[in-house]
Amino acid sequence: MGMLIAGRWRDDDRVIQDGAYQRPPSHLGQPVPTGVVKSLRADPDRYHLITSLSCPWSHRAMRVRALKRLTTDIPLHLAGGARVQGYAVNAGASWRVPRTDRAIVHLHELYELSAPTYTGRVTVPVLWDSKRRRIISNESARIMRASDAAPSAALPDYTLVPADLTGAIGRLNRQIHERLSNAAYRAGFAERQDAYDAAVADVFATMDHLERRLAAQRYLHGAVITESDWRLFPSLARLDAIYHVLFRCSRRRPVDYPVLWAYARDLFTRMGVAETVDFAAIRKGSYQNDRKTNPFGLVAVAPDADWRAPARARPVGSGQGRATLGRPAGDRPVHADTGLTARVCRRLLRANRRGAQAFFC
Ligand SMILES: N[C@@H](CCC(=O)N[C@@H](CS)C(=O)NCC(=O)O)C(=O)O
Repeated sequence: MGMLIAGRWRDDDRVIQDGAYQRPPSHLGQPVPTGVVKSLRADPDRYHLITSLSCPWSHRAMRVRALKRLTTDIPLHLAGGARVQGYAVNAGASWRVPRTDRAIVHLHELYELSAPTYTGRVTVPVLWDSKRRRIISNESARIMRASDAAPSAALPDYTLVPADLTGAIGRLNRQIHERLSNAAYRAGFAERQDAYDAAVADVFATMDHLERRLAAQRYLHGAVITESDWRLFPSLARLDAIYHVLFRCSRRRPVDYPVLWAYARDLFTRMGVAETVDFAAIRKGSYQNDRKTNPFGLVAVAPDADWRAPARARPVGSGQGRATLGRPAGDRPVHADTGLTARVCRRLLRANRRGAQAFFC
C-alpha cells in the first residue's frame, strides 16, 4: 500500500511483522484541541473532512458529522479510485486544497503539506484545517469525539457520550476495536495460519458476546444510542459484504445472529443512515484496492441480505418502546432513541418537523 517516510512517498509496507498484521498507531491521533472543537461549527468551511466510502473508520466519522448536524459546516471530500501512491483525494483528478492555489492528486500530498517530514501511514479519515493548512487528526475516534463535543445551540444536550457512561463506552469501544473491527483486518491481512486463527477467533467471540449483550437491551449501553453503537455499526455493515469472503471471517454471517442482525437493521433503517452505507462502493473499494489479498480485483457477488427488512420482530427483552424516557446524561430525562432531552425534542419538532424526524425515525 505504501507510506510516507520522512515526507517522501515509498511503495513500502511495514505492517506485517512475523506474519501478523500490526496496525500502526495514528501519528496524528492526539486529542483534538478544545479550541478546534469549539470552532468546528463556529468557523464554517474552515475544517474539511476527507474520507472514503469503503472505509469503516471514515464511516464512523461521517456518521457523527451527520448526527451532530455539522454537514454544512464541515465540507466532506470523498477519496477513492485506484490506489496509486495510496488514496487519491479526488478519484485521481486534481483537487485544489481549500484556501490555497495548490492542486494535489494524492492524499499523501496533503500530509506533506501539513508535516513535511512526516513518517507514517497515509490514512483516511482526515480532519483538515484549511486556515492553518494542517491535519488536525487522522484518527476516527478523535474526530468522532470532537464532532460530538462541538457546541450546538440547536442540540445543546445531545451527546453520544453521556457523562455517566463515559467509562463504560471507553471500555466497550476498546473491545470492539481490538477484538472485532481491527481483528477482522488482522484476519484478512494475516500471513500465518496461527495469526489468522487467533484473529478470527476474536471476531466471533466478540460477535457472540454482543449477541448476548443485545438480547437484554436495545442498544449497547441500554435504551439510548451511544458512540459505541456507531463505532460497531460500520464493522457490522462490512462483515457480510467484505470480511466474510475477502478476510475469511467465515464462521458465521451476521444473518446467523438473530439479535445482532436485527440490531444492525434497526440502526441502518434510521433516517440518514442508509445514505451513508454505499454497499457497492464498499465492495468495489475493498475488493479492487486490496490486490495483495485479491490479486485479480474480482468483486465477490453481493450477499443476499435484506438490510431494509423491518427490525420490529427483534427478539430483545427490553427497551423496545420508541418514546420511553431514560436518564443517561446527567439528571435530565432524554428521548430513548436519541439522547435528546424532552425540551429539545419539543423545540426541534416545533422548529423543524422534518429535521427532528431524522432522529426519531
Ligand atoms: N486509526 C485510523 C485507521 C484508519 C485507516 O486505517 N484507514 C484505512 C482505510 S479503511 C487507510 O486509510 N488505509 C491506508 C493505509 O493504511 O495505507 C482511524 O481509525 O482513523
